[in-house]
Amino acid sequence: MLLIGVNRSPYTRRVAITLKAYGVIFEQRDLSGFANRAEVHASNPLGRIPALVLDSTLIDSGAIVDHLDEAYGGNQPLTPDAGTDRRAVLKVAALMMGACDKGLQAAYTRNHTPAEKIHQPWIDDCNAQVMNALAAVDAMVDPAQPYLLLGRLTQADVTAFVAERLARGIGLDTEARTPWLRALTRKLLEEPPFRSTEP
Ligand SMILES: N[C@@H](CCC(=O)N[C@@H](CS)C(=O)NCC(=O)O)C(=O)O
Repeated sequence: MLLIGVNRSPYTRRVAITLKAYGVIFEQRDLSGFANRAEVHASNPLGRIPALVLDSTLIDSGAIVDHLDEAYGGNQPLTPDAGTDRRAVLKVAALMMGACDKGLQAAYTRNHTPAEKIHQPWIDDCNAQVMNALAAVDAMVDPAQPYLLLGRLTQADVTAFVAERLARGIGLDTEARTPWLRALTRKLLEEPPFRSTEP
């Protein structure tokens, strides 16, 4: 099994953490969507990471972790199979992946737009959306609990972890603005699937 993508990408790291949490042995090719476009294109016509090469190639982190849940999740997949638990985990995952999308839009605007064309209010709006999503999850953290939901590791923790990491990477002060979430991600980083995927 081959994971295409760099763990600097929150979507790729989400998949890498999930693979490790399930104890799956895999190889990883550290390709970036922008710097290695042609090579990435061979696995994903859209030119984006991550891709997971199996008998056929899976693309998009959501579809990949869905497959991993089915193949390796047994009776406790990281996203529960059904019911209110499933919807609660999916809601956090949607918030956190949406936060990653907005954070990257802000970063792409800064990095891929000529300076004179950068529209700062757009960047500020993207960053505000990131922080609002993180604040919603920050409010869900119970410091007495090791994980966000269900008393066990779920895809809610994995996605919150990568989104908070991205937010810090683009200069947002999660320490001050979402301290409970920041404390949770510090705790998660002590666990091997999180620590061993640090870029
Ligand atoms: N919805 C996708 C998003 C993947 C994505 O945007 N990946 C970024 C890297 S962080 C990428 O490859 N960007 C290159 C591009 O969009 O051209 C997922 O969850 O996998």
